[in-house]
This record gives sequence, structure tokens and C-alpha cells, in this order.
Amino acid sequence: MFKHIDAYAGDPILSLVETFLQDPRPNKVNLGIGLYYDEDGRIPLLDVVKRTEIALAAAGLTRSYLPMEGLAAYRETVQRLVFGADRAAARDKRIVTVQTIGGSGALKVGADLLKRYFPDSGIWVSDPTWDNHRSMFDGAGIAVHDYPYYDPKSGGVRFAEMLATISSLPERSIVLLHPCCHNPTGVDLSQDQWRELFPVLIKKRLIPYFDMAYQGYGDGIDEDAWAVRALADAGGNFFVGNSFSKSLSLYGERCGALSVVCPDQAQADLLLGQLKFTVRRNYSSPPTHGGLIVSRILGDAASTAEWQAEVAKMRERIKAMRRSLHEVISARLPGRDFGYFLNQRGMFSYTGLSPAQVDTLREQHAVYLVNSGRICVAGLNLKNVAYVAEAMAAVM
Ligand code: KET
Repeated sequence: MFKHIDAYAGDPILSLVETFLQDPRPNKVNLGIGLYYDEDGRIPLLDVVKRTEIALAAAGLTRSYLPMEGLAAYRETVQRLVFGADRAAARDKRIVTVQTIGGSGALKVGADLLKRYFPDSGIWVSDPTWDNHRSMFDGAGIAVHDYPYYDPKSGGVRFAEMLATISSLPERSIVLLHPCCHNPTGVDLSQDQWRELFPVLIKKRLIPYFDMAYQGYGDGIDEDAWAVRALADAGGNFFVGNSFSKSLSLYGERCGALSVVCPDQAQADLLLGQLKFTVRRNYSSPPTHGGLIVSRILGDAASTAEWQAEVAKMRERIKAMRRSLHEVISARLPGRDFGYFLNQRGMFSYTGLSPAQVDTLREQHAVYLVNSGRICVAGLNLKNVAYVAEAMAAVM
């Protein structure tokens, strides 16, 4: 019956985690998957999350199903976090938000809905992008193409080519954008570049789709949402998926949301209905526990402030690791410019290492990174950063 099923080649990011766990070498370092590790190499359970969970356990809440669209308090607080406290679009009730199973769930719900109502639209993603973007939209039956993005020569964005490609797309094409902390390159558009892109997206009647998985890891929680908010202010109609996996260190609780900014409230109501139906026929409703944690934290000013301070600490630690890595590598290989380690934003750095160099790093030095040469900077700490920098310099 099942002989014709193809063998799964494995996911380029998740398979690496499995290989890493099986590696017996004590000095091994995992810079593969995008997870935030603290200075001791642990995935933190934030104090504010722990306290909220204890309060929830004490409250002894029943576990009925959530509505298809998720907890009302969650949807409201997420909307404020993503769009800011007082957005015209929110005041006009033109934004709909549904709770989803992580940022991935947002992508899947959005992709299914787009396929249903824009069956002929393709999606354009940055070259490169998170591998799973391609798989998810392809899996929803949407043709996936790319637009030029990263320039390996300058370490910047091929902005003129990106703009030219996007300008030439058929109406109603979907354009996937990373509002901050671009995965995998760490290279973001400047505010001036966003300002140049927005009129093109609007005039050409394209459907922008922001995937915001790292809010707070770049320059700050509000700063990182700048592009999303600016497009809303410019009158754009678009999708935004966001995730609390990294920002609240809630990976396994699968907390995310999908928001759509619509032209008017009537269309927002239609969207909400079809988003509910999309959820219903995928997984029926989102999980309670994570939804309650997030909505309680974001719904309480003191807890929110505490969380924001935690995010600032994580962000600053990553920046400090970027500086250490830059310092050691620059000292080992003088005359070469490693400024990109400092300029890139967020969890990831694109090192320019070839797949062969990545293999050597793993085989000879037990340093794990994704084949593309992406490193998760948050896997570095004061104990391993010099070792990693030396190993990288040795293979460069
Ligand atoms: N979008 C982006 C851009 C992203 O990097 C991730 C996860 C997600 C969505 C998924 O979010 P979640 O809330 O977990 O569903 N990226 C890291 C982990 C992974 O590949 O699953 C990574 O790139 O390593």
C-alpha cells in the first residue's frame, strides 16, 4: 500500500538538531536552529512566564475549547503589540487577528486562505529566506518564486533589483517580507528602503505578507515592528504573522497570531469568518495554555514591562556575542572585513561559509550550523565564543 511513499530527506534545520544531540563530543556547539540560549547555554524559562503559569495553575481554570479564532484577550493584546497602541486601522476596526499555532500556524492559515480566494496568485520570497517558507506555501498549492535580496559581495541588500522585480509582478501577487531580523541573513531593509517599497506594493495591488518571528531581537519591540506599522499607516492591505516562540521563549507552547489589515470593517468581518473556517478545517481551534500565558502577560502593565526588560537582555547578549566573535575572527584573520557580524540584526548571521566549510566545522570542530552558512548567534556564550571564532577562522 505505501511503497510509493518517498523517503523524507529531512528538514535542513530540524535534522541538524537530531545529529547534534547524538554527537558525543563534549565541546560541541549548536549554532543551527534559531533558539535563544542564555549565557549558560540553556533555553530560558522567563520568570514572568513561570509566575504566570503558577497563577494559572492556582486558578484551576477548566479547559473547554477556545473559539476557532482563539482567546479574545490574546487577539486584542497581540494586535496592540504588533500594530502599536493606537493605530488608525485598529480604531476603524479594519484589522482582524486570530490566535494561531505558532508563527508557522499563521503562515499555514494565511496560505490556505490566500489559495482559496486568490487561486492564481503566486508568492515571491526573498532570496534567500527561511526554507520552510517555500515548503509551506508550496504545500498550500501556491507557486513560489523569489525576488533578489541578499548581495554576498557587499553583505547588503540588492535593493534596486528587488524593487525592479517586485514592480514587475502581476497584480495580486503575494510578497513575503521579513519586517526585522531577516532569516537567514540578518540583513534588513532600512526605513528609507521600506518607504520606497510601500508605494510600489500599494500601487501594483500586491499582497504583502510580513512574517515577524523575531520582534524585539533587532532594535526593540516597537522599533522592530516599524515596517508593519508604517505600511498600515500608508494605507496598505496586508497579512502579518507573528510568533512568541523566540520573544517569550515559548517555543513548544506554539503561540502565534495572524493579522490582516483590510480596506474597511465590512471586509475585515468577512476575513474573520473565513479565517475561522480555515482554522476549523485545519485543526479546529488553538491551544489554551500558551494563549492564556501570553494574554495575561501582555494584558498586565507590570508583567509586560518585565518581559520587555527580559527581551532587552536577550537582545543585548546577542549583540555582545557579535562583538566578541568579530573581535576574535578579526584578530585571527587580519585584513579581512568582518563588519557584517556587527551590522546584521537579530538571531542570525550569514557567515559566507560554503557547505564544504560547514561540513568541516561540524566534522572536525563539532560546531554545527545550517548548510547555508547561517549561524544562530544566540548559541554563542562567553565560554564557547572564542573556540567557535578560532574554528571558523581555521576553515575560512
Ligand atoms: N518564521 C520565521 C521567519 C522563522 O524563522 C521561524 C522559525 C518561524 C516562522 C516559525 O515560528 P514558530 O512560532 O516556531 O512556528 N525559525 C527557526 C526554527 C525553525 O526552523 O522551526 C529557525 O529558522 O531556526
